Amino acid sequence: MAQESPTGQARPLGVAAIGYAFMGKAHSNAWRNVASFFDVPAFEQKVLVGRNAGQVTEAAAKYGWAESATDWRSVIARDDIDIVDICAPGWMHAEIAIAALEAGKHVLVEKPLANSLAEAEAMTEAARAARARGIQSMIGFNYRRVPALALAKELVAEGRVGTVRHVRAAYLQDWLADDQAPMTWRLRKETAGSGALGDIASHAIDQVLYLIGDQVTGVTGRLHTFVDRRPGANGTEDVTVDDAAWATLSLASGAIASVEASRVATGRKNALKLEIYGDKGSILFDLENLNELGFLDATLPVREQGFRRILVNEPEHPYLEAWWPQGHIIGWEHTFTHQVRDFLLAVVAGEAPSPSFEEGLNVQYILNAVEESAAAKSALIQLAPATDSQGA
Ligand code: SOE
Repeated sequence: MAQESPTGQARPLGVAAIGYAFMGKAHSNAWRNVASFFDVPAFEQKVLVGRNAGQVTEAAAKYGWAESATDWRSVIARDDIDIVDICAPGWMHAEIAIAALEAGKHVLVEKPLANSLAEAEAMTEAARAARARGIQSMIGFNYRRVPALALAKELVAEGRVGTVRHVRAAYLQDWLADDQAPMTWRLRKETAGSGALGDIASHAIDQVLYLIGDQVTGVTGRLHTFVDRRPGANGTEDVTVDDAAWATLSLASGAIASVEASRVATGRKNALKLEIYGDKGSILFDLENLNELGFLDATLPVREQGFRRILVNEPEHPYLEAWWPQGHIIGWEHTFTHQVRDFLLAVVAGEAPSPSFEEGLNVQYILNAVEESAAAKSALIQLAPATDSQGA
């Protein structure tokens, strides 16, 4: 479907992406291939924005963007840009998203919504005001678009696990297990906001809320930095964010979720593990095997029970009709394609896409509560070290 241009002529939606590093590459790949697989409104990959002119020019050519630019402000002022996809680090989200929404552009922004609660609240306010003018916004919790997790949500909503009692959510990586791994913007509070907490626990928390459709009513948290100094460009630098985070979440339904996130879990590369336990069944998922879902139906006779492995790769599974024949599995990058597809469809339908900035803000409140609880150490009962059996 084409967009009315300012001159009244129907034209494809103009898209700009800001950021060309890891997330910029993942989103660009999605913009590049979405129309080859899904029926989406006509759009054009107009411009890729980044600070380094040479690198962004090269990236734009490689990733299928018509042009590159170094000044995001001049890009959001353009009449031929309708959608702004923000893939820049968290410290830039609020300023760009608010300016783009105010300029009348639909906005897709990477997670977490922002680095602070105040910024996330301001972004949500801007999104509400823009929505009233028909301008849409969405946060990129891309794992909602893993077909197996979309199926898990359907099963929970259909009552196949019954009343959910507890959920275990763990997001484990090991790229900081080596204590000589260098400093990056992700390890400084002023640029990243927090560490494993905002970067990956945010995904785990969003999944808990998405899968069981519940509200968090209480939070306990703990944060820890195992390696607090790392080599930087000008010598050793302080790491000012957490390497790992733990939380328990009380949910309005009475369920309890445990959340764990680590960047020092040696051997775990990108393991988002989710387990849902209800009174009629259970669900298991691991991102390192993202085409599979484990499901146990506890309504079957006990002698027939056991986790079955569902290969979530049939045309009747969410998103999969558009891809390959059964058994021709998909990967991590497809989640971004599904995200762009859903975003585009919502934009042309004039409907608010999900997850909204409100949903991103909700996660942000929980992240903030984890930090507060961790700082207060309120749930930490200190025990004196035990003496050993020799009485030493
Ligand atoms: C880095 O830890 C990271 O790329 C996150 O920022 C992403 O959101 C996650 O999908 C994979 O890990």
